[in-house]
Amino acid sequence: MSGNEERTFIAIKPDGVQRGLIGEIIKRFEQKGFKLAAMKLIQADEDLLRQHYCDLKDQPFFHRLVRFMSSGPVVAMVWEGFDVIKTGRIMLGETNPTDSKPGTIRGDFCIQVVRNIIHGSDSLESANTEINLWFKPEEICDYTKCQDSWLNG
Ligand code: DAT
Ligand code: MG
Repeated sequence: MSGNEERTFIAIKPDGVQRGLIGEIIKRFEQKGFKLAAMKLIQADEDLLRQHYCDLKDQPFFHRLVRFMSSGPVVAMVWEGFDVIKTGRIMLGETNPTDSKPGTIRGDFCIQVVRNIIHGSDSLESANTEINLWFKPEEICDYTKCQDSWLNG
């Protein structure tokens, strides 16, 4: 990665997979100009999800959330680029789709917080933790794309 680039963890949740939105979501990150660094379709077990959502372990919806996230495959991805953590969150929209503006992923494709189709890291710290939780270092690709120099001045 070059100096001002960062990586974020993005996951299409089981509802996004079941509803056939994988391509649409990947398209948005790709056409924005971000670079896909890792991707896998994975049926996550509850242990992994409890770690992933450990900050929420005292929330009343925690067990339901973990059950839902393990109910089918998710698409786990690492996306890379300038300010990708913050921009990725903006592209997702708000946690509650009701508050998400049209044009965002949650604003365009879902209606309820418990089925909000996508996860995105919310800080540099959580991005690093989540990437390490879901991917082995050798699963993450470091490569140059021909468009890189046209995106970064
Ligand atoms: P985000 O996914 O936007 O980072 P979060 O980390 O606060 O939001 O919560 C993780 C997920 O938990 C969220 O995507 C959906 C679910 N969730 C959050 N708040 C909820 C609530 N009040 N009731 C039910 N599920 C909720
Ligand atoms: Mg979160």
